Amino acid sequence: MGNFRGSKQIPVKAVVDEALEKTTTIEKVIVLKRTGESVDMKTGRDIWWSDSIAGQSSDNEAEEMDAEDMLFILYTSGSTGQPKGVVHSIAGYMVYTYYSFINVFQHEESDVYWCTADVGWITGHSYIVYGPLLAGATTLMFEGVPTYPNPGRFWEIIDKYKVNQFYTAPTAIRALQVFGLEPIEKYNLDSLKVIGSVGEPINEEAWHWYHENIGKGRCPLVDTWWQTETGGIMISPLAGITPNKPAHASLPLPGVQPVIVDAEGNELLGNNVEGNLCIRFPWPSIIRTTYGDHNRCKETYFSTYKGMYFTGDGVKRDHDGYLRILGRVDDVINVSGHRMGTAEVENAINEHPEVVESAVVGFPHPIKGQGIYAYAICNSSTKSNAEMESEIKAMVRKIIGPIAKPEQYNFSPGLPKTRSGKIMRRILRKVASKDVSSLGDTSTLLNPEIVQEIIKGAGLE
Ligand code: 7RM
Repeated sequence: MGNFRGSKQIPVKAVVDEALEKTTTIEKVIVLKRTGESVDMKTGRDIWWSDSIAGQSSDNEAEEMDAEDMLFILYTSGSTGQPKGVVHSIAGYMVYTYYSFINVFQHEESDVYWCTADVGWITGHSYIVYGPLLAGATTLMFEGVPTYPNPGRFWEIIDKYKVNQFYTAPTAIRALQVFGLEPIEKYNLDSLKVIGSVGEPINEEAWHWYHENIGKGRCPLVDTWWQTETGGIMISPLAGITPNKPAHASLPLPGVQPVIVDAEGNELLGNNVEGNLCIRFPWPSIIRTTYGDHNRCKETYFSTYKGMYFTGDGVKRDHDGYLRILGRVDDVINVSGHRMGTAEVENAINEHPEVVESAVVGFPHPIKGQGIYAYAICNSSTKSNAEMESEIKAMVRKIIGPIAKPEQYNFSPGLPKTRSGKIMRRILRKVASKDVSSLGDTSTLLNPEIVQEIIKGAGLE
């Protein structure tokens, strides 16, 4: 009926009710009592979980499925406005999450494993539920935030359940780093054997802090690179086997073939090269289709570079042959490990009747990795910037969710456009990162005078 997020209660049932008004195909909703607030139950449609399990037999024969039947759909953001429904299939996904789980984490029978992710995210699907359970592991689930009721929460849980493998995101590490060592020192972390990171590039400072203070310098740190579309971990050290190199996802899992290409699709061989990351051969848990639109799947992932899967990430292969993920090369922003398409956020902002046009870019954020910076061109003569800002926030929150709300706003009179009408995002990114010393060539702009206005709008004059 609802869930807890720190001290907050999220009214999930009300959100579901609203969403279901727009669909005709959902017949039943199972409701679990959790937060205790009263909810409206729709007769004939909504059933309490406790009623639905009462009187059920404990033996139920599993349904036999085809290996290629659909297992689940998970929606994810890309560089276009519409989120894509990533489809995974039964056998390949299960084989690969099991295989990657036991090898990356070096999980042994009777080990206790904990991934702090949300089960609704691909990380939760693959590495709280499927991978660990297929391996017969004891897997913990956590409902909450790292700092509630205090910043020792994670370390308390590790101590209490004697966690052996711990898997979290750089954004959580950075959020906890600011509280210093005191919240850690209260607890015994001796049970830990392996620590892991996922969701975004881990900066060197956070890597060292995590490795020294949580892993006590003795636990291998697995920096695991993968995507909703890959289903499972693709590039990562294997704990205790691959030598650790800070901030490097390191090497592909056995069977995975990463390829680095330049903008023209030429493969960059050898070490000390940087380019776009592709994968050459399919692997068991590769995305099967984008739900309802197979062509879109082909276009998005298999057309940019011929004969290869394109990840959307930039990568560097260093002098040792170790891979370091550099972040997205498309219009996707990664806020605390959540993927946000700029177009999706822009579409939500544009729903505001007084917004004429908008553009959204990422800026470096000390805890979230990236934050969202919004440029909005408005035609309101009566509303102040502060009013527009709070209305836009409410709009984005409603349409996409709280995580997509831009943090910074720039209400300048226009956007820098090329003669072909494309927004020059490079300039918007520089201004958003407060780096206006070298804006590069602006002479090809249709409206070069707007650059000064934007700098003024950012308060950087
Ligand atoms: C598992 C997950 C995928 C995007 C991906 C990257 C970024 C994820 C790492 C990483 C650097 C990592 N699925 N990303 N892991 N970047 N190092 N270890 O996050 O579909 O939500 O996001 O996340 O940009 O393309 S996801």
